[in-house]
Amino acid sequence: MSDTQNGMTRRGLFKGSAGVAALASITGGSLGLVGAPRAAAAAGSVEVAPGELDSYYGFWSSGQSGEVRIIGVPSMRELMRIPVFNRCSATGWGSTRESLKILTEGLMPETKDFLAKSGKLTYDNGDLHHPHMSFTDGTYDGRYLFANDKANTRVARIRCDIMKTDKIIEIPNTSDIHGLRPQKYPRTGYVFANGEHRVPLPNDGVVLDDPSKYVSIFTAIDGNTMEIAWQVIVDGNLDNCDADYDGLYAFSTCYNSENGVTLADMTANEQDWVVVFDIKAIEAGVAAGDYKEYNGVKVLDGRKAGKYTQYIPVSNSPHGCNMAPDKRHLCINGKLSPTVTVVDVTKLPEVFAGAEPRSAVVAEPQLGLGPLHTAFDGKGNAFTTLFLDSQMVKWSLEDAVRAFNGEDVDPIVEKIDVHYQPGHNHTTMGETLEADGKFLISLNKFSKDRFLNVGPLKPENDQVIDISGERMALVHDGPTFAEPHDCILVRADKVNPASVYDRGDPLWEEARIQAEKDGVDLDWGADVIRDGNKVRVYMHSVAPAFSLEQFEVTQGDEVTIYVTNMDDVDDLTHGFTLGNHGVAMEVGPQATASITFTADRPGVHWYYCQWFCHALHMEMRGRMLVKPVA
Ligand code: CUK
Ligand code: CUA
Repeated sequence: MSDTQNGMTRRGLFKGSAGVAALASITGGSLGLVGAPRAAAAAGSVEVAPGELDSYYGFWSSGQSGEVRIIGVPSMRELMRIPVFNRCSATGWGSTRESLKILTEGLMPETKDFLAKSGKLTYDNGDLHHPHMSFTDGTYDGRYLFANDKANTRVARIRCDIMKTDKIIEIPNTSDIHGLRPQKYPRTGYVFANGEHRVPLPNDGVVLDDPSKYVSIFTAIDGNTMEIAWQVIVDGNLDNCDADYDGLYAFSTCYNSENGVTLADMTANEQDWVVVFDIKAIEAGVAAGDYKEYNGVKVLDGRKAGKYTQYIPVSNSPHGCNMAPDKRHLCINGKLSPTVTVVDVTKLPEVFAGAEPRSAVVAEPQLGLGPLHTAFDGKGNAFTTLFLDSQMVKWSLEDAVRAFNGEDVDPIVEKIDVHYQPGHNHTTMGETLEADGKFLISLNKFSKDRFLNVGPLKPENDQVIDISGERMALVHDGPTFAEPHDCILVRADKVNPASVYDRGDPLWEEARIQAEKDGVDLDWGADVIRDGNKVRVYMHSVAPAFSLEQFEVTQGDEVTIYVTNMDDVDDLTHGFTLGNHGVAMEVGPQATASITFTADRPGVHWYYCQWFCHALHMEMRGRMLVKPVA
């Protein structure tokens, strides 16, 4: 195969242990690394030459960093960061009026009051674990990404046309949203979100130590309106969730079936559950009024198995919950047990009709120590991370079912070492009906010795594994900052972002309304409007100048600056930074951004464009003159 020789550079073959792994896979008889040297999408080659494009968008969570990152796969080049629950010095996320509206409007009134006591408008942090794209007919549709905030019980939506967050809502009646998945069929539709930690309902400080008053809540959000459709109370702590491919069920892993509040209580039982939610029955229950309202949300009671929920026992403390693209097999990862429990979702109607819940279990292979999450190649194979063994195990769903039925087959195809302690994994298009079995990412919690030592805090290590051949081949180490839990790998043609904003974008609707009230042209204005002690400054930018070279305000004025970027060229972003005021924002091509502050420092203050935009970028600036109060 001359392809092989051409397709693999010496560097790719012999550099480090990735090369050794690749070599091993080839001498093992696999041609997993075959790839044409110039084809961007060549399976098996992680090298994307200068000027060439990746074949997948990777949308990465960042855990406690609170953002979403876009990473090109297979090259693992970081392409962009999308601020969500965090603050961003570059874009002004968390200080512009547009971002503050998104960060505050979905908070509950009591949360706003609570934050105001610390002088805050919103939370400064988030813990974003699970980014997932909206679906149509069982595959990604490129409209939105949804993500959870475990730290402050929120769910966010990102618009994929501009790759910016456009909605953030707080989920009432529950605590710490963890698992999150969109409905796959017919369309998203619902976004399912697990409240992980049990709290009293209502949580008013009256109940502290009576576990029977603590509840876990499963929430369905309408992904189009970002309003809560309904909630269901369940038994145990909810962890991860997923949905089927027929629009009938959602699933959540549940630990702490003991309903305990201490570690000893929580791990006392041998078995926990996967909870199955019957979506149609719940919708019928809502229509029939079978709910109580808490904080304006319709809450149904699913604590006892019945028409809304069924509880399928699995071994103690399960974690990952992954629906296979064969539309049939749901994999529940054992975590404390070395097994993955496979539920056949076509048997669930019988369970709801009264069959024994475990009758839906069709396989339970022993895979190794610490199975956390499972991904799929669309060819009948599953890949499970083994946290304690630091391995990735490839196994056959069909053989696992045969072994469960007593046949003498070993479902395990292969195990390889990963570095180290993997949590989530994800395959290209693997949570859709278009799973293509090209690459697998192992999101490892520890990198230890894999990179240059950067001090006590080490990066995570997200490794790329080529799964297109018979054998897995580890082909790349990718360091990431704290701390990706999960990612999705979306075929590049599914995502089509704009390069320039539409002037009609709803993002700056308030600026548009204000400009109209002020009789100012938001597009081409160069105006200073005084309104009592409020001053509104409108300027636009066309490289390399702001339309206002200077403006005057009086000490103590509340100043709002609106900047519109009237350049309409690809990649021509300007910025606005006001010296010694903590004021900075991104202004994308054809976008308007605005920010409010109090001008309380008499003197001359320069503002400048901080995005290198033009040969005269350094000259793109102006002065704010603050006159002292007489
Ligand atoms: S969780 Cu982190 S490894 Cu939040 Cu999806 Cu499993
Ligand atoms: Cu505009 Cu730099």
